Amino acid sequence: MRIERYLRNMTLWHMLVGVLALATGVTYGLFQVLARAGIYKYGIFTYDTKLYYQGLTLHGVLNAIVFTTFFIVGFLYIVTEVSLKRKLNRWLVHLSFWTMLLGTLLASWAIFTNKATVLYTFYPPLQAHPAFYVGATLIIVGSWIAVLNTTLAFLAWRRENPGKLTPPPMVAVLTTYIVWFLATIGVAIEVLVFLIPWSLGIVKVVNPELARTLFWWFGHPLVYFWLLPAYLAWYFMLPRIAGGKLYSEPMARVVFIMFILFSLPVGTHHQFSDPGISSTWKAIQAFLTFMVAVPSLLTAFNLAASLEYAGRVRGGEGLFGWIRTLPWKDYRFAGMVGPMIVFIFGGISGIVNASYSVNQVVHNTSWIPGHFHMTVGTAAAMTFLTLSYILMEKLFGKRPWSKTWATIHAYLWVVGVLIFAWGMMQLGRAGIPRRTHLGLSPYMNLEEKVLMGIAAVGGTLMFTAVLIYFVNFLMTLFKRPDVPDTEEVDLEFTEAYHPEREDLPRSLDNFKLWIAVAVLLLIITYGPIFYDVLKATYFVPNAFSPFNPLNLIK
Ligand code: HAS
Repeated sequence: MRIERYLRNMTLWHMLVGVLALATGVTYGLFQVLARAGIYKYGIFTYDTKLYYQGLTLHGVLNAIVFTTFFIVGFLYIVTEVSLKRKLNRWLVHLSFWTMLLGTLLASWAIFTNKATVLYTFYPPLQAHPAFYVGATLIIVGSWIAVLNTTLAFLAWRRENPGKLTPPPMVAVLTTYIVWFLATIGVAIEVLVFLIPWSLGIVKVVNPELARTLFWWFGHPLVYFWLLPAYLAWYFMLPRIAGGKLYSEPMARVVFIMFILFSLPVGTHHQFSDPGISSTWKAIQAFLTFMVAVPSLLTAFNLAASLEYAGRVRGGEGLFGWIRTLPWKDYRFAGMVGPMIVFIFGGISGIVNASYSVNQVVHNTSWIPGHFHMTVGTAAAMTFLTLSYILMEKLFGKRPWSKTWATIHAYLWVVGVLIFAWGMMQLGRAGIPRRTHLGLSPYMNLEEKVLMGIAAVGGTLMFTAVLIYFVNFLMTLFKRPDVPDTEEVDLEFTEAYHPEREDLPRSLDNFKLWIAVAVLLLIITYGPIFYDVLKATYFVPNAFSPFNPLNLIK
């Protein structure tokens, strides 16, 4: 497919903004983990409590929101054009990018000037400068423009190809955006109706519990907005890189549709300890959380079978001999299978979190950062970094400056994150809280200090790995192309061992149907929860901004 130069450049700009955000975010990540281990004085520079929370806000917002959103939007543009063989609207691409960039600059300004030290969850009554909320809104509005652009291209393709099944990678794109759009409605209501007027002083009161509930309506499906583009790569690119085929294409489609249904009505599993929501509805959402693990379990089987097929094609024999023959030295393989292996542990820890009563043990402890660095921090983020190398090659003909360092980066990150997560999760089991400057705390015993040291070693390895990535990516960016610029882009999507057949039930290609069911599920599960919350909780006049003198933030 011929991808115009403007879209290739715009995709690069999306990646560059994402990588810059990541570079800033991970630097603060290193400070966090060292500070918690008691290393927070560097000559005259002290990473004190104020910086800790400001840095944690930067870490969360820049890594989890800005890097991911920019990268995902840019990547999905290319997948859309390649799989539909249709052009996106050029002006909407620009409008979306500049809106998101303006939002990022506003929110970053507020955080860097310490006017929005509210962490990435911005729970009231912590209050940020209005610029932070407006910035967050613009990031979301910009991403909605990308959703609109993709939807228009898809609908035009549908009209031109009546009766044709949606290409499987496009199913992944649509699923990602459907989940994102339905999820962001929650946070849009929170920010537009409550937080912006409150931060501007137009409204004097806020209901923290209502705001939290709206946030988590968005906050959990958000994690699948991060995960699904990684799944797109694992399903439709990795099997071919491994030298084989995707085991079952229809199963892949079923998995993506299950995410539309089950990723939305589960946000309350972040609020098991919150007052105001009945335990019946918490239990129902706990059950639905187990349902949302099912598509990932199906994915594990489908992808393991695909890798086994590849290993056997490459000559692997016996029960496990096929694992040895897989291309472990290929940076693209290492950079996707590494995250998959880590995701096994990330997924298991998620199921622990979801188990209603066990959640009481791990909630708000260091266990949780252990969980999410293995999921968003590795399964999603590391796959995106691998994809950035692949996109540089496909869009600009530039292979990685060093394939060896790209492979080393992947394995070093895997080792680092496993050590980090192990340390954090052991601490969590001992009840050590998250989001706390433990280096300054008087109550850590020796065993806990050792575990914090282990987490710091893991965190330092992760930082080193990502530093290798930055150098390699920048060197790749500035080198001469390895192959002449033909403008033809082939993402080399994989073939399937069991492909989709034309007799596939048409309901599996009917996105309107699944959106309608998802909305219905949202209404059924969230209706009573909002009723509970509005009945049992209050609007309060408090507004805190802990590190600003006299709490005057404007
Ligand atoms: Fe989670 C908290 C439950 C998945 C991210 N999660 C978080 C937070 C984040 C996050 C950021 O129920 C913290 C939010 C905050 O700041 O407070 N999570 C789950 C469950 C899943 C899950 C059940 N989470 C994710 C993903 C994330 C993510 C994905 C990001 C991308 N999570 C929770 C809960 C909480 C939570 C509670 C709240 C905790 C609290 O109390 O605060 C499931 O979706 C996981 C299913 C996954 C699997 C693994 C499948 C494995 C695969 C790999 C196969 C590998 C192969 C390789 C084949 C079942 C697909 C083989 C290799 C060869 C060589 C053969």
